[in-house]
Amino acid sequence: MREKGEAGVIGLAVMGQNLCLNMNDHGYKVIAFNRTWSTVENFLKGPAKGTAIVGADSLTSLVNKLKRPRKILLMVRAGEVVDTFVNNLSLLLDEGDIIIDGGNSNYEDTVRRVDMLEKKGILFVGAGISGGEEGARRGPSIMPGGNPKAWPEVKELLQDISARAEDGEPCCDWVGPGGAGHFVKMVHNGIEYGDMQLISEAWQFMRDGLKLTNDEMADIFRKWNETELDSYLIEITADILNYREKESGEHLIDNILDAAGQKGTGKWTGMDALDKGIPLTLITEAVFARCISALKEERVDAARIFEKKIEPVTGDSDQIKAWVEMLREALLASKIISYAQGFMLMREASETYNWNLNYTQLAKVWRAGCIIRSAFLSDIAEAFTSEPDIPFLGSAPWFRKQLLGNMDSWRKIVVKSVEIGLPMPAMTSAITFLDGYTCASLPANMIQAQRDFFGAHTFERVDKPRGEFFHTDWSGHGGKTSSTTYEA
Ligand code: NBP
Repeated sequence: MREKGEAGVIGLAVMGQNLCLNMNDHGYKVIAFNRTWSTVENFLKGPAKGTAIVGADSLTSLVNKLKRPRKILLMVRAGEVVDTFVNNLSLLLDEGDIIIDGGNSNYEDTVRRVDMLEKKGILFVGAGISGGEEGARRGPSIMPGGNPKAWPEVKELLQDISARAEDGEPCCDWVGPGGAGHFVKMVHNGIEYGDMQLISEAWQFMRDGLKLTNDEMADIFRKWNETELDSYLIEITADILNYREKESGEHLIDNILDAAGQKGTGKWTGMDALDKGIPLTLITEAVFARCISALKEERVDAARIFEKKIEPVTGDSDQIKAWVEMLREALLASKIISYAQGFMLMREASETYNWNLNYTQLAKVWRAGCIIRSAFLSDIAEAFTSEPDIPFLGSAPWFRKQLLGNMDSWRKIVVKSVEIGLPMPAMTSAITFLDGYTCASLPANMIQAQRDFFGAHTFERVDKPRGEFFHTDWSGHGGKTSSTTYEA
């Protein structure tokens, strides 16, 4: 081979193969490697036939075939596999070479890898890539972070292969140092869990509460997609409800077992929120909803024991239409809360790790290519442009208007679902969050009193400055010693 490669890709499963083809389309000479050689051969003989993509049968060969500084994209299973490749590559690469981990790695692993490789002069980038197979092939949303010295070297490549928003801007921009890119991708995935759960709850309300057919619901989702809810996930929901199995003509959705899988990024988002003390209630409920769904056999038994029966909403067609519109409004309001909570978590992380995240830019990067792409992200970008430090996205004018305007419908839907026994964890948690967040006087003084009563944990007083702590001998036979104040 006379000309050296401009990018190496390790890992030729669905994402790696499509990213190779995407890079090739953009004129980059790609060298491809996979642990199992037959996968490389099949790729070169199959999808990559007729392209300039070249295979490498070892890491040494891959490294030797690349121009300096070498740019190697890892698209392998997250975890130990990434460490193994990073360690092996670090023995072969030169100073200034770049490893980009495009998988769903945990951001704390990325922080560690950036630091470890920096000591060897190798630049590590942790890039969240969203969009699945189609995104990888035609243009994903890319969230790169890590060693900032790598950005000028990889910017052109990553922006060339990324999706473009309607205004032509690439859906790829530098997120920040350390694990910032993978953190933002993790929150993106958490938001994806939330959106999917909300849509599923709306669908179940229509199916079991309003007794609508799949065809009717497909039409409704298609119409919703022409409103503020315009998004990829709403669009594919309509397509899913329309899809019939070829042999039987039955709707495939009705033949899919109701036990949701998960690969961990939603759980990580919830765990990180708990660690940081951020009330990310909706996404966490969405993760737990998947956990409940996975208990299929137990649920079937419990449904029998409890003789569970859902009484549908009654009414004429105009009344049912009114319920559908209320549901749309409840879905939009709940979605706003989910994104607002996600941005609260990113703000906390940005402050904790000094990442200096640019929220307008993040919303823009998600406008195309990724699973959560939606019209609504432009409104988020606008809100953060007007007020970059706004603590709660829901307070920005457009979002506040939607929350207040849709409040009545939102309450009616949640109340009705509780009344008829339909589970609605995400929409319910969303309105409860807003009720809590907008409540100037919560019952937490009772919790403080109880803590002080049984454990001398102390409390602050409304008539004294914040930060002064008091203890009372509530029962008359407690001591004067109070417990130390700290946060676990
Ligand atoms: P997978 O996550 O299924 O990983 C498959 C790749 O990892 C193959 O190249 C496989 O090599 C390699 N691999 C495994 Br598994 N174990 C290995 C080991 N012990 N040593 C060396 N290589 C090993 O592929 P994917 O679905 O394309 O995803 C790649 C990354 O992108 C993941 O981190 C994923 O979470 C992330 N991601 C996926 C999607 C999606 O829609 N699939 C979207 C966004 C991000 P082999 O062929 O030899 O087994």
